[in-house]
Amino acid sequence: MRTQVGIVGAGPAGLLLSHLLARQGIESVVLENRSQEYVEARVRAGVLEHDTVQLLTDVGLGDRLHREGLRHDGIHLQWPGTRAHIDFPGLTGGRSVWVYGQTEVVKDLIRARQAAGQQLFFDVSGTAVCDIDSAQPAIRFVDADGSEQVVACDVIAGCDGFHGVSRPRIPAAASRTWERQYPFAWLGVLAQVAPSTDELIYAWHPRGFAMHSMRSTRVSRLYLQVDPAEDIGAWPDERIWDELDTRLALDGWTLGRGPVLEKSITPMRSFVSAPMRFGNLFLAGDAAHIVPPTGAKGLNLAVADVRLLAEALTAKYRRGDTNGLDGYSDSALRRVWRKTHFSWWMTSMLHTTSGDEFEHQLQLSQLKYVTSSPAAATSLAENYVGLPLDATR
Ligand code: RFL
Ligand code: PHB
Repeated sequence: MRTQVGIVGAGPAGLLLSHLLARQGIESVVLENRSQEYVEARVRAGVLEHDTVQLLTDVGLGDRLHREGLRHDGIHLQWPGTRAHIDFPGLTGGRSVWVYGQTEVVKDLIRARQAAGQQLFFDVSGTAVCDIDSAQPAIRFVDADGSEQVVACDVIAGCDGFHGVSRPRIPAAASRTWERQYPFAWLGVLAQVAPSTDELIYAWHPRGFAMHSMRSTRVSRLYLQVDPAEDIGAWPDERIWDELDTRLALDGWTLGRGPVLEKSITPMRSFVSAPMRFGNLFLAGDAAHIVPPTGAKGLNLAVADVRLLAEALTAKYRRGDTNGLDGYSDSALRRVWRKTHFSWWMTSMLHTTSGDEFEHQLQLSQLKYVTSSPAAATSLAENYVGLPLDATR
């Protein structure tokens, strides 16, 4: 097989990249080691930034998003006794976010790619990224029928997430990584119950952070800060609801309960690997960086990366201009570090360490400040709704 861009990974980054490239007449092949059903059902992100929605709409992926997604004009920040609202459009000149599950974004992308006849291989194994420092890199893999295949390409996009095979191909001497493991994790539940709130609630509590998010008018998504070593088996549904009741409590407000559809525990880390390019291998999305979920940034960063990469590849194929590819890593990393800071900051403000009363007072002071000072609220709001995609360049 031969193609222009070989893409490893059919998450949001890989699928959107192939879609953006196809619109510019650039061919790609996408390889995914999981099944289509698995990829479409993997519950993850829920919040799309203003410019992510704009981009998806501009490239023909906005129909269902606008029909079924929920526009949110703010978030609630809470601590015991107080629930305060941050008004996004008012603070950012009219920008908002949308609640639309990553599962739905991925389904829309897969439908669009399959309708366009995209070479999209699920259930592959043994993916190997080869000859990345040559002008003719290749990807070897075994397809779902057990046949060995080779895709010869001009460029490889490593969109294979944090545990993928692409990033490890960059020689250690040519790259640098930064990492922070947080001493807590999120226990997330998806529940068949109408949300008890109009907008997301991020709650500080001395027992730990809690959040009320949603997927639709009938499905709620809730999270609890827990110890990373916590066993999900120790959390029957009743205990989860009771703990959510305690941490989200507010006079006159009740949390509706419903059947739990899914629950899991996710550790939290910040991670950046630079540069995001080596030879003809370009990394995008979680393959290059991870943020803790508190700022709702991971999926949006993946979208920002592939938008830059698609533009740079278009310039190369249209005009032989490789400046965009040469500048890709530096441009992408400027946004990555901004979002890494924002996600760390939100995480630090909202997660508690038991017994550290000094930290608790600092966090409460910060929460009162960001919800009362227009300057501080604006800073949070503009980071949350996302910097304009053009700002990276
Ligand atoms: P993905 O989605 O991990 O996709 C990578 C794909 O590559 C495949 N793969 C391989 N394929 C072939 N060969 C191999 N050797 C391969 N190795 C791996 C994988 O199977 C997979 O399909 O990365 P991508 O595309 O960069 O997308 C990133 C996002 O998925 C991620 O950043 C977000 O989900 C993070 N995130 C959130 N982001 C937001 O913007 N807003 C949110 O509200 C938000 N909430 C969250 C989150 C992540 C969470 N978890 C579970 C990590 C909430 C949670 C709980
Ligand atoms: C989610 O709905 O899954 C979600 C929302 C906001 C976050 C993280 C996750 O910050």
